[in-house]
Amino acid sequence: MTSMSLPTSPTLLDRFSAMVRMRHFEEACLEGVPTREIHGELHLAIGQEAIAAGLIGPLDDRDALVSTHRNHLHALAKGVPAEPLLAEIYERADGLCGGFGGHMHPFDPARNFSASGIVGASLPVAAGHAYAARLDGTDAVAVAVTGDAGTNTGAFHETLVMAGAWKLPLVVLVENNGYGISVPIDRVTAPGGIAARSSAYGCRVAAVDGTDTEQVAAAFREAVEHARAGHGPALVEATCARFRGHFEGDTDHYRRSEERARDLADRDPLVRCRAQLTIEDPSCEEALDAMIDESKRATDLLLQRVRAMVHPDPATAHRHVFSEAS
Ligand SMILES: Cc1ncc(C[n+]2csc(CCOP(=O)(O)OP(=O)(O)O)c2C)c(N)n1
Repeated sequence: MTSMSLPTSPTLLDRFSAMVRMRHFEEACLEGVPTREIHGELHLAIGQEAIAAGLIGPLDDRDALVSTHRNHLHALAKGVPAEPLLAEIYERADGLCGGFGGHMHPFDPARNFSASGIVGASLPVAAGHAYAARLDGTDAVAVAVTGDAGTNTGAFHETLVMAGAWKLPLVVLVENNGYGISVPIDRVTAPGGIAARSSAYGCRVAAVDGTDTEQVAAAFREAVEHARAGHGPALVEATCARFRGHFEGDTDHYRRSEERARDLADRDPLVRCRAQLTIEDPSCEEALDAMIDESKRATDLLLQRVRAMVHPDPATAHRHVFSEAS
């Protein structure tokens, strides 16, 4: 996959193209699991591409985005180049963080992108970026991504208390895929909805179908404009389906097979977006197939290049752990 082109006003075709490349990117990650090139719990967002593609447009490099353990697609949507990102996931020396961060901890200071494997931690970190923008007198915003289970952490609520009181330029994006590992969110949360409950903190809120990238994009753009204009925090809750287990290796026995089959049949964001495009222009099928083939070819070549890269030298394993005398 070549790096994501990030237009400021993407068309639906641009977003479809981004989703296709995101799916191929994560399929390339999948290949490294059985071969043991990728260690640890690999969390993929296959099925959730419409949300990440909906982020493309209103952000630039000054704006911070802080993601989660399921972070690859947010990195691509923030403009992190695909090659060093995949190399990092494959633990190679030319990866984004020299192979030290791996799939859960990619950092790109140039694009103001970071991630945390600590559930809920994206919010206070993003609030720090938002506060820094306030102190610096810029109109940058900070985006925190969290899953639905992350909204039940203290960090989520404490951050929204302060962000609301201080009217911080903070946007919270909740990817509600219905599960925290194996636990359905509605078994551990009172009815009413994540978005509705967040409005109590003085947040502008929106709840959208996260399998429809245009809905996500419209809500996200409005949230960013609200925060950038100095009106305080905004939250977008996007519901979606996680097509794979919580991590690669998860037996996923807690979901009924009918539920998974229904999600795959009805809630695939790529299928939904393609259907929208072909309704608008029935003659575009061939061009879409060609674009998909090209993305697959480019991703295969990217994976070949990454696999040819060397691993970090084991002698450097302690680097970045202890401070080094200069
Ligand atoms: C503070 C903390 N508690 C527990 C965990 C273990 N953990 C990793 S992912 C996860 C579930 C996260 O669910 P959600 O926020 O809905 O995100 P999703 O995995 O669905 O994208 C948990 C509990 C953790 N990483 N951090």
